[in-house]
Amino acid sequence: MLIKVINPNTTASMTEKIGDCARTVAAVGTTIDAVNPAMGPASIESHYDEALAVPGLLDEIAKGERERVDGYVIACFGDPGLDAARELARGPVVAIAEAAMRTATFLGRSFSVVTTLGRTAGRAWDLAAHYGVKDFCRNVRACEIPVLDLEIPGSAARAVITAECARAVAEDGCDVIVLGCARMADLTADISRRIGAPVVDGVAAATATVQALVSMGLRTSVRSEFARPLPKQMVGLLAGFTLDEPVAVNGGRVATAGPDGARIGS
Ligand code: 2AL
Repeated sequence: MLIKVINPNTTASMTEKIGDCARTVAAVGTTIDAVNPAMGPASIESHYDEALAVPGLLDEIAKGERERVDGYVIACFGDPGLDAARELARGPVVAIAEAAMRTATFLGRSFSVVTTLGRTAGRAWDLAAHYGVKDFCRNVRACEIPVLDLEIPGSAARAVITAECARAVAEDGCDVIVLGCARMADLTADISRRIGAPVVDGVAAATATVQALVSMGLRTSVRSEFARPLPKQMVGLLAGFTLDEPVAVNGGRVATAGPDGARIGS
């Protein structure tokens, strides 16, 4: 089984760490291909960053379709481009906020999210509502640490995040912690041991979920909303994203040539 884990920001060192975390839950016979797009923001911590990360992400999905990828993980806690990716991919696509929040609901009555900047908290609340788990979410707490600070060796980030998780348990009374950034994935075991509560990292949760869905032979329904987008021309900088009529292979969900013969991601 081939699972493509896409870090939608363009920071390669972060992609490497995300791949390592995904591999901790990969079964024998599962290959993890961890990638980041060639274009887009270095980190995603605003709506602007998120919007501009989506074309690069979709480009990686289209390349994955040509590489016969079985399923995808979107490894950013804003879940950018998730619905569009589901329209393009043959196999299941799971993003980390959705996976982490749903996983947390299996482990207790409530969770709090501990994330990077306060400005991303609104998005986390919106996603909790969108996924139907807002009643489980006690709080979204920010550490006011920019994403790329998590890349700095020896920074205080680890201690700040751990302290915020401890406060979440004490003050929110939550049963479970959800970490609100893909780059926090390697902190889970250590924080869990220190605070005495389960800590869910979305990269592991999403990878394990995709692996389970693929092994059950399940994929995104194409009967209505997530059917392949209607073919239409794209112009300007997005001309390479023009979709053509799908070629009917395995249910007809393939990335196809545009009118000029260009392919998304080529
Ligand atoms: C993230 C994340 O997971 N990756 C990224 O670039 N930004 N999330 C966040 N809350 O800042």
